[in-house]
Amino acid sequence: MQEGRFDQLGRLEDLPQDYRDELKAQNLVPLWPSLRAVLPPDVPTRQTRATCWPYRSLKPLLLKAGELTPIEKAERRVLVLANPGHGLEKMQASAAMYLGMQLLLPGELAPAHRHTPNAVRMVVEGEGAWTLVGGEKCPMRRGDLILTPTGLWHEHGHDGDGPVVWLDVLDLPLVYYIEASYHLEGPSQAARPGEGAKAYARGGLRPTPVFERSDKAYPMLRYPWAEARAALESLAADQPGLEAVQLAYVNPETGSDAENILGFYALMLRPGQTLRLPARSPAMVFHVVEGGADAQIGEQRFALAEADTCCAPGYTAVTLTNRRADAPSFVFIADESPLHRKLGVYENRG
Ligand code: GTQ
Repeated sequence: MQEGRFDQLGRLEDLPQDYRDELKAQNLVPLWPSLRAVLPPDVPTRQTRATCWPYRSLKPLLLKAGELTPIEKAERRVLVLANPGHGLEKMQASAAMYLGMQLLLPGELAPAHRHTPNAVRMVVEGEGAWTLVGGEKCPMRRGDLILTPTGLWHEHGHDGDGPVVWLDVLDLPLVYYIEASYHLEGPSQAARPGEGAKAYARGGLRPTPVFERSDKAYPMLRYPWAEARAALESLAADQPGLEAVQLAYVNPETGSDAENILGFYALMLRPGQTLRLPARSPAMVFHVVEGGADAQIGEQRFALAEADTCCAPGYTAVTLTNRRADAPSFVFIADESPLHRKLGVYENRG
């Protein structure tokens, strides 16, 4: 008998002006005019728009930045892949993800700092650069994933002789939103011996030190592409019926996500394969490491070439199709699922 009574909530304009003025003077706001906006029916309002950043058109602008802005004037020479749905000035790809294409030229050094947001780098092209993270010197080769978890000192250098470009993925928008984003500058670090990629060289085998245990929260910082690619090929061969040939980048000591807030994955699309990913609550980012893929994201369709990057809002099914009929294609994926799971808001709607 009460059905329909709550269909039409009162508007702000329905309230007398003097009452509204009094509320305002006391920093008070009536909920009912805004209730449906903050708690929309069934599906959240998302500012994140399906957006594609083709590498071919972005690269000349990044190289131009190399001419226009010396590293001393940039500290980090980055073009941010900003989602127009959020407003470009917000510099976010989704609610929790920031994406940037960073350029380092031969001989340049991006000085040491550390910050609260977590970062990863996915190397796009070039040879000879390295990043020094928490004392581990990580060579940067195409397709390598390198972690820069919260609080670890990091600096980037380049001993090679051509431009090096990588994709930065940070949880900066989230950390900034919770008013916890800041950085510290520091002196250049000394490189210590030891490489996580060597200590954890094979899946299922981890070091068991007899005398001292590693106290590192992040024991593996560099995930070489050669290893990820070989693991995907071997998974695909072992399980010919497996639809999603996908691996998660994990902390090899705990088996959990490599970082706390964002999740990172390597996906292999078999020759000619079409893969439908279910509509899940977290937003996603796709970056083509090798080959090409068509990405259908809601109503939008992008033809992704090698090194292209796109993002998809949450609660949206995504269909990926390998553009190659005769060879696999490889896609790096970042998403917000560790965050959603920890917050208890993760959903898979199929
Ligand atoms: O390389 O440390 O794209 O601090 C944004 C902030 C890269 C970095 C970014 C950063 C870095």
